[in-house]
Amino acid sequence: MPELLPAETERPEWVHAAMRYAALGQGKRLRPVLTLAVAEMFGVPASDDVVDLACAVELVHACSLVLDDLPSMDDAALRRGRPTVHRAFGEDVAILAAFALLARAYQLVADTAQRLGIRRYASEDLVHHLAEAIGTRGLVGGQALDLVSRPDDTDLERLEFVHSHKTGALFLAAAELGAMAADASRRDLEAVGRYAKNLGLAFQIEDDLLDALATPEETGKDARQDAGKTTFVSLLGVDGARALAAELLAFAVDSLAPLGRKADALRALAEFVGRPGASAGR
Ligand code: GRG
Repeated sequence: MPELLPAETERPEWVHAAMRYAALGQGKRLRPVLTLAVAEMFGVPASDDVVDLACAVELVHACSLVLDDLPSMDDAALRRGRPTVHRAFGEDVAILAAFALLARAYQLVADTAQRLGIRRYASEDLVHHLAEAIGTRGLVGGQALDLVSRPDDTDLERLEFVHSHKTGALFLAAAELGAMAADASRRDLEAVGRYAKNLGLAFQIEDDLLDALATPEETGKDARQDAGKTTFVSLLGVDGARALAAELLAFAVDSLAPLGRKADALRALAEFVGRPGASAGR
């Protein structure tokens, strides 16, 4: 991924430095792994083009973390074990870097989709699916509702809406892009989509559990960032949240039944997400 971003020596050096800081820090890279695993499952190994597509998904994720951490949002000090982008570079630069990461992601998807020579889907389809995941029917929508959530909200359906958009939508796009890159059938695209949505929501619940139970040394980010918000842990308790995550992971794995043994890597990924503390592994 380093070579996909402008060099820190190119003008505006400080924005490029912030983009690289945001995107190249320690992270689990779960979303691009999902893109690569899905493409491989449908017979397309990790060529440079597929890796570029997976990196585009990671750039969107990095952008979302920069924005999420801003003082007007979560006002976070620590991310991936070091100061957040606005703490390190200033808020103005953080916002510009976030937009530039997003623009680079779209550019990579458009360029890659052209080169992959996909038959069933047009390049615009890939760009469209990514945009759907980012806008008000995806990350932006989930974030908007999350920002106005109050600690006394007790509506589980609303909480699921928030997180299936804020977190699940990018997991969905990651899987869809991998499937489209490999020319998967519409039926297979839907099957991996169902898997990815459930995996994403389960991952978010694990993230809530970590926020409540783990230390900044373990997670690399501020602890109790969700205090004052409704979370799966505040609504269901630790055991209830764990049970719901396990149920969602079982749904995710069930969705893979039509794909048989070739989906074993995705089953292993679901098992990884369900391991206590796995979402802390940086
Ligand atoms: C325009 C892209 C865009 C977003 C605007 C700010 C926003 C709307 C959405 C925030 C989405 C967000 C940050 C959701 C949290 C998801 C989550 C569980 C993040 C932690 O992911 P990990 O654990 O992080 O995979 P690492 O650091 O390992 O990559």
